[in-house]
Amino acid sequence: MSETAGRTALRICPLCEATCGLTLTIDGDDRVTGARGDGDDVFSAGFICPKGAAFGELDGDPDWLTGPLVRRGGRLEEASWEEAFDAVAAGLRPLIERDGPDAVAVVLGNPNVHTMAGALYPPLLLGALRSRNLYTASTVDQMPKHVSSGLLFGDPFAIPVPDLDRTDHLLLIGANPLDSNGSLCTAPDFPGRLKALRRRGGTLTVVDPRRTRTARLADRHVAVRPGADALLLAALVHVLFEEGLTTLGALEGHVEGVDDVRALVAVFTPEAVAEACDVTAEEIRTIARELAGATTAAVYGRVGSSTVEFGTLANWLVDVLNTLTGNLDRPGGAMFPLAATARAPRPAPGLRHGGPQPGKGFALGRWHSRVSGHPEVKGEFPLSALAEEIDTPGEGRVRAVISVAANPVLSAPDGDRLDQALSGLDFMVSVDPYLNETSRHAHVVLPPPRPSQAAHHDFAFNNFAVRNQARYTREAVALPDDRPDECEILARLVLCVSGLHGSAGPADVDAMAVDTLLGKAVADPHSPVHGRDPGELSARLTGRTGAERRLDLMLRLGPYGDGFGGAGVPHAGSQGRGGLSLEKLLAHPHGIDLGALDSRIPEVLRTRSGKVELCPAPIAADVPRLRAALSERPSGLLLVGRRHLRSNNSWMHNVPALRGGSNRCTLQMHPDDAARLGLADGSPARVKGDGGELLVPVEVTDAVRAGVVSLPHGWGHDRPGTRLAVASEDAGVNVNQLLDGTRLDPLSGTAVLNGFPVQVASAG
Ligand SMILES: Nc1nc2c(c(=O)[nH]1)N[C@H]1C(S)=C(S)[C@@H](COP(=O)(O)OP(=O)(O)OC[C@H]3O[C@@H](n4cnc5c(=O)[nH]c(N)nc54)[C@H](O)[C@@H]3O)O[C@H]1N2
Ligand SMILES: Nc1nc2c(c(=O)[nH]1)N[C@H]1C(S)=C(S)[C@@H](COP(=O)(O)OP(=O)(O)OC[C@H]3O[C@@H](n4cnc5c(=O)[nH]c(N)nc54)[C@H](O)[C@@H]3O)O[C@H]1N2
Ligand code: SF4
Ligand SMILES: [Mo]
Repeated sequence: MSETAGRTALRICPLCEATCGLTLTIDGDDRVTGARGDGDDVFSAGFICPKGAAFGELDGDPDWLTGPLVRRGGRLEEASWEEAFDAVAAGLRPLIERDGPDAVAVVLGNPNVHTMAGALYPPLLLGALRSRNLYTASTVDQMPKHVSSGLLFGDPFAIPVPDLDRTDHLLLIGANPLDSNGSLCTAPDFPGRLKALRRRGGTLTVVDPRRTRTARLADRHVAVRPGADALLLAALVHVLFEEGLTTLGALEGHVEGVDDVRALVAVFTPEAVAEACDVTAEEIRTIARELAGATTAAVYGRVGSSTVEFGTLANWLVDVLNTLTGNLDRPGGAMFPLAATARAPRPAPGLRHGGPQPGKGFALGRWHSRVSGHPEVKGEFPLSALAEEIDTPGEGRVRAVISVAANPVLSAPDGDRLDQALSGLDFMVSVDPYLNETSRHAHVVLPPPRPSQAAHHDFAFNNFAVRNQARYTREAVALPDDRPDECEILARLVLCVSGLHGSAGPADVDAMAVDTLLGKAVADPHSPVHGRDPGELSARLTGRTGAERRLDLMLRLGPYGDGFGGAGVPHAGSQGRGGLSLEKLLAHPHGIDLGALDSRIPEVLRTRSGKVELCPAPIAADVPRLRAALSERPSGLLLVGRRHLRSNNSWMHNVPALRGGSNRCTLQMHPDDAARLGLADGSPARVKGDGGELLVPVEVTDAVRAGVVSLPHGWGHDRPGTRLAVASEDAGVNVNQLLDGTRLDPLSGTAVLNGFPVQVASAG
């Protein structure tokens, strides 16, 4: 890091869910020369990881596209922004008019939750387009959690997070925060917080078929058989009932369906599940007793409990355990954060946290996909089904794709089929900084500016943060006048699909969003601006850009907002920390701490009953499938994934500083399995799954349990027509080619990416 650089600037790191505050050093040419943790950040307090430290190198990646590309005569060529948007409008509008909106699929990838643009504009894009063909990274990730929360709490975004800093016991299932830095649990310095838990006498249990860096920190590591967590968790619930260890604590009177759950788990005795889980009945009982006996405890599951055959059941059981041990919604347990831009709780006399707001509940399967009849979930179809919706002829076929920050050719099952399907589209636009495995098929590529040139607020992750806080960083490096930021790019896409390209500008899109939100607020008797003039309020918004004005509006109407100076009383749940606005955030560049998490039941519930509905009918209907699994035993090897600290899904293999060392695409295998198959460390293996086969070097290690092999995702950078000079040098293989896209968790449509059978043989 060069300290001779001209200046420093703050930037919230967008490279994982931990949202650390960074201090960037920037030289006279506006080049980011270094990054260190911002010691004054109210949340991250100086923490940084190797990815954050490589921010400058990523920011300066010569392959990061500097301007739009438009396909002419089969080739992607540099074009002006006007030409690019003209081409998008010409590619999409006639198609929508001819075939209807369903002919256009929208694909939203993971980085949308890491940008302001991704939070603010896709809802407008989807509202303008009204296509049923929506596909996102959720169905290769956390959709089971949304379904479980939707059914339990009536709101798919009401996701309890472990109260990491106060809990006495953490049961962590299928998560490896020492490498991932945490997910659906935003906690800068997750490793430090786990160590602090141990230091204050708390205990950590990790359930993972691999002995991960997180597992090495634990008091107890349970090397479960992949895919068997739902059985294990059902048995833990069984033991709680059997031994009279259940308590609802403060939630007494707010939960229904407890007896139904008791009946559902009756067959899942520790003895019945032990062999399928490969965990002894005795250990299962001990885990249940430790959980129930802890002063406070939190159960937390992530990717390894989600992208599996029984993903929704496992995610549901996680919160059943939290509820039945009295730990849901209490300090030290699993709690609901309250972000500064969230909907403000409705004040209620006598209730500190706001009153109940019974809602419509959560519906699944309101419509179905054309080819395989997959039920929609949260308005989405499984990402696994995108290829068939494109390549299967017939009415309603997808003929165009709008892809924003998505690389499904590598992230979704059967990339070869999707690759082929995308190449046959009538039109495709990719909003992506790289010409990669997916964007190479686009007719127009619209690259966002470099990360240092983007302003940042975590609209998404503050909803999952272990401490309520708000931070905003403006762009660290100014954007040239002729260069749209990602907000403007997406606003212009909204205009293109609406048929307004050329007749309206991006500012009109923001103005419309502001008017809609203000219109609702002034009509709402519970809002601090009820009955006021929307025009007057909108004139009082501050901010240099449409996105800033929208942030200002959400903050001011939010739970800690200034309410436009309305009643002057802080909202319910704000703990007296009122007065937030964009101006106030800008005056606190290291953020504003809004306090530890507070209890939010019943205010957070949107179920029809206004209670936690612990035994929802769709879940109960899926339990027979789990019961059948009691007698199933896998014959060959099961494959699981892994993440490396210096990686990020499919797109960070192009940064030299983050490559090499242990960040390699190898097939990890237990020594016993390697010996049985005659494979030595470094020797090539042929791996075969339902969807295809791969050649990959073996890495022999007892960090994976016997019977399990592990291969990371996001590799396979060897397709022609990409511009990834570094990544393509050591391309690796695409693990998702082992899948054909048919293995799904049926309730959520989530792909089974962990715990699927493979055959491995020597290729020597
Ligand atoms: N086998 C297996 N497969 C998996 C997983 C697994 O564990 N195992 N994990 C799954 C999970 S959890 C996820 S979230 C998905 C992720 O898969 P995707 O949703 O495809 O996301 P990424 O691979 O992170 O990046 C997608 C694209 O975003 C682009 N990008 C980066 N930054 C920006 C930006 O600021 N703006 C825009 N517009 N684009 C940007 C990148 O260049 C890349 O092309 O993969 C899933 N696939
Ligand atoms: N460095 C880095 N950080 C990242 C990412 C990255 O690619 N690299 N990706 C980001 C994204 S998009 C996400 S969603 C998060 C994910 O965050 P995490 O969920 O913490 O990350 P994973 O490494 O996928 O952890 C899943 C763990 O589940 C285990 N596992 C696999 N199958 C099973 C099973 O059947 N049962 C159990 N109990 N465990 C199982 C795996 O061995 C693995 O250790 O990480 C984010 N952060
Ligand atoms: S932990 Fe995540 S947010 Fe923090 S510096 Fe590393 S990549 Fe960035
Ligand atoms: Mo993810």
